[in-house]
Amino acid sequence: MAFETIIVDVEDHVALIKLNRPDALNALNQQLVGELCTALEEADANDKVRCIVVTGSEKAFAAGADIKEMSSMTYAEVNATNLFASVNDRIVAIRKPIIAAVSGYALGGGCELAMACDFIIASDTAKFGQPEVNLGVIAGIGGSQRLTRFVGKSKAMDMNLTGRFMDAEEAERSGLISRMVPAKKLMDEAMGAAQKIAEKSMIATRAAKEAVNRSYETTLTEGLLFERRVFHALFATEDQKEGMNAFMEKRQAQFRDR
Ligand code: DAK
Repeated sequence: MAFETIIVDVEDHVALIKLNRPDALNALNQQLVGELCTALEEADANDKVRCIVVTGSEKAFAAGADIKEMSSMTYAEVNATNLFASVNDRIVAIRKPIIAAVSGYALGGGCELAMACDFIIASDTAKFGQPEVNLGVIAGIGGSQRLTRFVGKSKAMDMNLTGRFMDAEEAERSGLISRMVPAKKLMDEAMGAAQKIAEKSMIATRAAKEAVNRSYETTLTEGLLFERRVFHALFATEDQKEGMNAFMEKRQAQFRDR
């Protein structure tokens, strides 16, 4: 499909999706959100793709939902159209790993989009925030829920109530991001991580993603049982035999997703 607000490139088993509304700091209007979800679904269905990277520009991953588009909407309209309701569901349904490569502003819906990905690699220029309170609203796609699970109640309250931005160092310290790298190295680092993931058995990476995500939805006892059962099930795959044999034979494993 031809996109107008994003650029998609598939190379070496990695789909790179770049948000591309530079004049609006990649503000998430409904067109962009729709195109992004479609591109993610296409990548998920594409046999050549084994990992997905979502990124923005050097100045902004995304500066939030498009305020100009939303400003005149009424309660009746956002309620009737269920504004943005399907974004979270469509992203959560993607089974392949998704890395957010964040440089510059990741604010409001931009921060929420990054958090909806599987992990975040950020440049040292990244700034995260949930400044919706400045606009007389609150976060709507996870800024009060996922952020709290990432950084704890105190920082989540601070960010949602004051609207202040968190820099990359604080984000790394707080567990919001997995790695912080110099801005010039961001894409190399993110693509390198994606390549590493792409080399693995896709049965195993899907299982790992499901198991970690399950920890957010269940008790520790249930989560541990789920993890153990999935671990057991992987012994039914050819890739488990190949991975363990390759280790013993001191060679690189050749996974075939079987
Ligand atoms: N929307 C629309 N345009 C935006 C924008 C945004 N969020 N952010 C920036 N822009 C536009 C600016 O208007 C400007 O365009 P022109 O005026 O030149 O045409 C251009 O991008 C460059 O921005 P600035 O001139 O402001 O650039 P600066 O470097 O001076 O400042 C900034 C950068 C990121 C600090 C500033 O632009 C800013 O504060 N932006 C707004 C950040 C913000 O408040 N974000 C939260 C948006 S609210 C929902 C789910 C989710 C949401 C809502 C509902 N439901 C489920 C119902 C999410 C809400 C949000 O994200």
